[in-house]
Amino acid sequence: MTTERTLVLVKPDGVARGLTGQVLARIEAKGYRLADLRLLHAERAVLEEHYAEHRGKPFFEPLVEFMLSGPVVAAVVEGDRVIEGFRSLAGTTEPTTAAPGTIRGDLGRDWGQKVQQNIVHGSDSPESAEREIGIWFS
Ligand code: RTP
Ligand code: MG
Repeated sequence: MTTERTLVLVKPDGVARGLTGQVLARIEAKGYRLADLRLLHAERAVLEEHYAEHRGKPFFEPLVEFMLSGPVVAAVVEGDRVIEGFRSLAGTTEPTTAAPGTIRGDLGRDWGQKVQQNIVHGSDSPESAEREIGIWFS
């Protein structure tokens, strides 16, 4: 067993489309556990810290603006190899080409400048997970 924690966000498009329940149901159905859960309107400072690795990239500001456009759901999800497992469940970044069976592949169809509308975020490493959980659940 490699029990880990990851930070999952249901992004504003997912919340606005009423997909929160489906996302959480897929997480639980796979066998992961919700350890903490919040619905909130993110602050700019939180988002700039969360996406710090992307600062300076052309999509940074539009991404932050998009994340400010409506409420998000933040969850701490726990389980055996959950970091990789959730990213596999989420699918690749672009919903149009994400594999069917994944959250992004089944529930999204955006690409190009709208790729920010990809329903969920999941931490990409144990270090990112602990950093991001600290930002969203301090
Ligand atoms: P995430 O961090 O959200 O779980 O997704 P990811 O690892 O698949 O994608 P990442 O490269 O970390 O990018 C973070 C988010 O930024 C948006 N993005 N826009 N316009 C663009 O070229 C572009 N590239 C990335 C996406 O919303 C992505 O989820
Ligand atoms: Mg990422």
